[in-house]
Amino acid sequence: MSADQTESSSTPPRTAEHFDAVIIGAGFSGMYQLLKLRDHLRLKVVVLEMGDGVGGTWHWNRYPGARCDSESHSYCYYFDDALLKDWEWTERYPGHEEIRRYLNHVADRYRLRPDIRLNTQVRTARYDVRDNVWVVETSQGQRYTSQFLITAVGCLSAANVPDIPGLANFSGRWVHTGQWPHEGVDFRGKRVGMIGTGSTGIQCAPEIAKTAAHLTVFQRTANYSMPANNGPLSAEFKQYVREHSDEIRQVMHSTPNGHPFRFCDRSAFDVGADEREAIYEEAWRKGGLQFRASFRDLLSDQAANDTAAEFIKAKIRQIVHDPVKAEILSDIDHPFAAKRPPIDTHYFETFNRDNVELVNLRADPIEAIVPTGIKTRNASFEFDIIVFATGFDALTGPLLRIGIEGRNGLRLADAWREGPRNYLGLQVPGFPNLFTITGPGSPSVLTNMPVAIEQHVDWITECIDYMRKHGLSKVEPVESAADAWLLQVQAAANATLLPKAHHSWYLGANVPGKPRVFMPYAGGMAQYRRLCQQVVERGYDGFELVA
Ligand code: NA7
Repeated sequence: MSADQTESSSTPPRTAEHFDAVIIGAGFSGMYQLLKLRDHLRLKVVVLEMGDGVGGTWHWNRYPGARCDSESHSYCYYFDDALLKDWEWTERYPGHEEIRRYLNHVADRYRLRPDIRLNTQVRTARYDVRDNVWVVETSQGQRYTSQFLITAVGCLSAANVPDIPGLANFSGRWVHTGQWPHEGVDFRGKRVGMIGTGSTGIQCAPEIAKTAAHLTVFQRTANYSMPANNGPLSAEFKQYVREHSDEIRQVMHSTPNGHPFRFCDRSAFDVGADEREAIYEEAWRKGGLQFRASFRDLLSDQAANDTAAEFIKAKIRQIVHDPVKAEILSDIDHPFAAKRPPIDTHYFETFNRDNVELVNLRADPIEAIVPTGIKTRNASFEFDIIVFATGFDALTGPLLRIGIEGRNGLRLADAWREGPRNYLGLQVPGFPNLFTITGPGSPSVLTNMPVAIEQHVDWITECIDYMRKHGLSKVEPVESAADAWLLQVQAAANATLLPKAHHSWYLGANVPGKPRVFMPYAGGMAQYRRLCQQVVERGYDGFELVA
């Protein structure tokens, strides 16, 4: 039946193309979901992508220094051994160009492009209860209907440009790192102000400083960071990866965060102070997120965490020559890794350059952007370019920016007024047949994303397959399951030190007015996978499936 029947009499009727499933987004998750539904279940599927290319997050994040903090051999699909064998990463941490090349390779290899519509931004998605279809409308005026609607919109894709008074009057140029111009930005000879010192600012600053006449970094919250120790991969390592993909997959599936390394099963206090220092020193030398895995209790025990925090703060003071800058950079107010820990290439060293200045916004906050630059309470700064490395309206932002409306006109924005409420991060009560890949309430950003994505896509595919084999047309979680899951998500977070970073985007604290709720599931990827599997084994416990 046509979705046109849902229109009010004042809306001119438009024909809609009908699909079994509409997928929103052509990044890692949308492309894999397309492949599974189209080639494995033989469904009629379309992917709607607002960008002019595939790649999702990596289509937009092209700022200088943009690089993934998962190691390249783990930041890829593991569903097909043939794909694993015919792609070779060049560096330990993949840069944005290489990741885009990889995702374009995947799009070509599996002939995905014919079913991806680029430059197509979903504006609204409304559930029509009578026909059991989703009615999707795009900003370009197209209309689609489908039984299933699957969001593959990413967790960090809605750029957060802070509402600082005066931005519209700035006479120079401003850019947000998450919406970087494809043609690049030429910093040569320019006076640049950069706001934000999360993973992005920490990657970006050293690169900007290399060519800019002057770079001023505005820091609101000091951050831990450790060396990435990035570099070309050796021939031996590439061969190891080729020959051990099963083993690597198995490790990624058994660890809490989906990375290809295990956490050491020792407490920070199982060893003496000297040995602990030596362990941290070695982890610092190796670089990367493995530092977190040095001891099992770094994220659960404050005293253990303090040992790592003190080590890193001492490193910052050692690296940064100017004691005033060193103090500002090492004055960190949250536990180590309670915010997503960045890894860097010469970030702290950058502050030893003559052309780099640091402003401590805790002591001297920004008051306004003026035509010539930025005015803080105590000073004025002149800039040609302002870079906003101010992050994202994470997890819920990309979903709420689409006008999603479920049964009886229930808007997702209203259902989530107090924070995201769903079951397993996969489905929301009142929104039948809507699946949210790596939605809030799932491990998502606390893990190596492709691992979380593959698990969600496989689960969704299995669920749809089950429905079709059993003549079921609708799936939706029951209210009590969503209530219980919300409590489980909060309990998992509270068992860690993560909520102690009061200003983190995990809690929505970086966006004014956003409800303060810890959003990702912190119980670990392996545990989450088990829970999802149990739900299936118990006949989709917590979901209502109807014919
Ligand atoms: P983050 O981690 O959210 O960092 C954003 C930074 O911008 C952070 O230092 C913020 O300070 C700062 N910020 C945000 N708004 C303002 C205003 N209004 N004034 C001053 N400073 C501000 O985003 P990233 O892009 O760096 O990283 C996101 C993830 O992408 C990362 O974790 C990786 O997973 C990849 P704050 O800490 O809020 O005081």
